[in-house]
Amino acid sequence: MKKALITGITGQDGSYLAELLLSKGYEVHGLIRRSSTFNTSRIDHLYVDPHEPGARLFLHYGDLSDGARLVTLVSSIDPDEVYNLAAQSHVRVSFDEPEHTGDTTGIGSIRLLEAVRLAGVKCRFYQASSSEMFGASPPPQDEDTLFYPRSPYGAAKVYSYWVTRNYREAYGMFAVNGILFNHESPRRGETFVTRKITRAAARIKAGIEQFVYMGNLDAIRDWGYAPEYVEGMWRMLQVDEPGDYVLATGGSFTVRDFLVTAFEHAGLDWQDHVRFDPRYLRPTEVDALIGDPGKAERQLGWRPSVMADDLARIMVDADIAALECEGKAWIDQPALPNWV
Ligand code: NDP
Ligand code: GDR
Repeated sequence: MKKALITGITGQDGSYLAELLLSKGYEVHGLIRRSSTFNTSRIDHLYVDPHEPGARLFLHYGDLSDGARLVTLVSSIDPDEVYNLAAQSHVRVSFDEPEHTGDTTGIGSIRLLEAVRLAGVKCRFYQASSSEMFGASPPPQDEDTLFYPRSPYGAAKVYSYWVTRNYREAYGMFAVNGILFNHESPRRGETFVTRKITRAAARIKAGIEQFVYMGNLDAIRDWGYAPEYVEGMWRMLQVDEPGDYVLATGGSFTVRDFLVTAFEHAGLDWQDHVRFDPRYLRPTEVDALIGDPGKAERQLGWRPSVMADDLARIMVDADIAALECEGKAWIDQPALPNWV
């Protein structure tokens, strides 16, 4: 049985990747942060009591800021594959917390690479690189496009990209960068723009809210569907030679297009409900990201099928359904798992 370690398992991508690897028969280990409240809601449905013989999902406390912990963890798990998905992943927040973002999203990656090296573990390593690294470079962007990051987050991801390549070249590690364009789902964090929009559409339709406050509606993004992208991550670790790959749909949609599609699907006119708040503008914006996934198609056989308009509708439907479950008495909720 193959063993995988996923950092960021409690996030959007980590939860889908854990599902995928469990379905492929892997034993899955996840790094989770100690929190005063439960932070495992995206993976609770995968939980099997570790005392049960069939359990294949194991969670371990740790943090990308704690290098010693990463060494002991990697050496005790001895994984075949390591997926580094953990990060302070919010671009706007990275302007508020630049040092923390650098420490987690940048230095955190070299801590994990170094942990793999020091532990002497022979594993394949996936780094969650980002289209934000392209920043101001005009679209379409592919593996050869110049990096021009426009945020502390983007700059930290460029650092992680290069240390991943450096460990591949310096130590012969099978270490790859997945350069993923925006990908979304009903599990997307509520403060990213797509989820903010679909959640607002559901709440406005239900009469709970009247307005949503937004920033720049002109930004162009290439939005895909997260479950398809984690399949691409896995494929990058199954090929013979390590390489770096763009995953994208090649489509282009503005934030305004996403608003129109989502609100229309909810039976609303977005112009009646959207207000501007400069708080959501960034000191430097990334105007247009449109990826060229040709290399991943040719070498990995990876091809996305869900485009931004379908994605908006999937997410609105999920937020409307989720709202119908909200407000149930806590006693109706499933029992909380005992992770430790
Ligand atoms: P999320 O923000 O949903 O998840 C981030 C995860 O990282 C969470 O599990 C979080 O834990 C964890 N984390 C944050 N800081 C630390 C830390 N210091 N130590 C350990 N764990 C930490 O991100 P996504 O799932 O959307 O993205 C996954 C990765 O892919 C990220 O690195 C992101 O930057 C990158 N990426 C994402 C894209 C996207 O469109 N989604 C596109 C390109 C790259 P907790 O739950 O406790 O907060
Ligand atoms: P992004 O995603 O910055 O592309 O990073 P986000 O959804 O935060 O923003 C996309 C675009 O929407 C504009 N925008 C707003 N954004 C937010 N969050 N809230 C608003 O109210 C709002 N109004 C307009 C933004 O200015 C931006 O242009 C995501 C993250 O998942 C990163 O971790 C990942 O690396 C990249 O995608 C690829």
